[in-house]
Amino acid sequence: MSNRTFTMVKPDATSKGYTGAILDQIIKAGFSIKALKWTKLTKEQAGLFYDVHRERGFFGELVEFMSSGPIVAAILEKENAVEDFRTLIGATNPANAAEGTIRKLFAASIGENAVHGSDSDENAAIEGDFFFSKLERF
Ligand code: 3AN
Repeated sequence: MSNRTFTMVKPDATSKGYTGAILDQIIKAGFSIKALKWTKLTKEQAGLFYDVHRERGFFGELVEFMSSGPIVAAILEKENAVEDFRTLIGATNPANAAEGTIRKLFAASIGENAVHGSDSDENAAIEGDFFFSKLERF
């Protein structure tokens, strides 16, 4: 089992000024930051990141949204990181997210759901490599 996961604070949350509050929740939950970046995806980059969803009906909307404003990308470390982080952020649809989860607190809809969290150790490594070089991880 890997002890790392990858996250993004999405454009809805950065534009509403929630970045600091979300990072605070993540750190208070016991995750340590191994890499961190404020950046903005092009449509092409957003499409590549979400390539597995290319055939889904919401793909175009997802790419538009994820390239619509700045994001914060981060690699996080904690024991059992992938599973624990998904518990911390809550269900994809904030309407179904448990009380106290980041999506319950900060997300508005299934499309604009404040944060991304990797769904497997393998994807955490792929997604971290998408954003960060070896020189950017500590
Ligand atoms: P999660 O981010 O919880 O792993 P996925 O992998 O099923 O969820 O979906 C990836 C992203 O696609 C979600 N974070 C969300 O932004 C978007 N998405 C998923 N389902 C929908 C939907 N029905 N309509 C619009 N966007 C969606």
